[in-house]
Amino acid sequence: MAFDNLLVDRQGAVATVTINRPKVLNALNSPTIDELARSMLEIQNDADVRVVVLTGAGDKSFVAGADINELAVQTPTSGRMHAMTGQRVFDLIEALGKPVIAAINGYALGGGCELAMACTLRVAADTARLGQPEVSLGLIPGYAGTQRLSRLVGRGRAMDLILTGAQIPADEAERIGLVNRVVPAGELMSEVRKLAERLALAAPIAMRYIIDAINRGAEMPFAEACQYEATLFGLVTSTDDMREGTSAFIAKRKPEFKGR
Ligand code: CO8
Repeated sequence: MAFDNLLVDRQGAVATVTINRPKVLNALNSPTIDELARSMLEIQNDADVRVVVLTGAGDKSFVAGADINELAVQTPTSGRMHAMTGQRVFDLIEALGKPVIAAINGYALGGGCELAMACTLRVAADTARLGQPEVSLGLIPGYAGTQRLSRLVGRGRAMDLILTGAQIPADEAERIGLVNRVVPAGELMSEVRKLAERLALAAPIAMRYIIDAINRGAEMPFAEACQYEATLFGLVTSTDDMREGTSAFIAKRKPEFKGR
């Protein structure tokens, strides 16, 4: 996979995708959004990749938002189209079927915060800053920030953050549930790697159903979501991995999951 704006690296079952526009703090322009879609589709179809890490190049920024040079010349038609295109790519990341860990190595602002929220898990460096500053540009979030932020941290906090455009430090983001963990900046990638390797040993189909049940279930009435969970539970009992996991427990050995 060769890209102009991304670096893609594979180590064992973990693929790392690095957004690589450090001169503009990894701002997302249209070609980068297209490349993100292509890289994620390839990773989705590669059964040997079990976990994805998404990060930004350099030590200052994860993604400092959509590229403001492109935003400045949007028209009503192109603005809507670009917002919808980005939303589809972020939906793809959210529903990739394998865990995507955002390694937030600095600014995650606007589209960068929205990208991190589309990931399955978020680990932030203690130097990271997160926020939705669109209002200060006379804009609103366009990559589903109004929706994902309120679902993650609650409507009141989302309203506050998006209306003020405040940038919050990593520890506050952890306190309100916007990120899962905060680690010292120098240890970010090694900690993310440890988490990724742990997840890479888990049963892939079970992980896929867990992500699906939590994300899709959140949009359903409770009883319907529980029915959905039960259906996926039934399905997962048909996997070789379920037989492997349960028999390994009984035999007091470590399971070896094959994703079948
Ligand atoms: N777009 C384009 N260029 C950027 C961006 C960006 N989002 N962010 C930073 N840059 C550029 C700067 O212009 C600067 O370029 P140059 O060196 O040529 O002057 C370079 O990156 C370094 O940035 P700074 O000098 O500003 O670095 P600082 O350390 O002083 O400040 C900040 C860092 C605080 C992150 C600051 O750069 C900043 O505020 N950036 C903008 C953050 C922002 O407002 N992001 C939200 C954008 S809106 C958005 O994301 C909407 C998403 C939905 C879109 C849907 C339709 C397409």
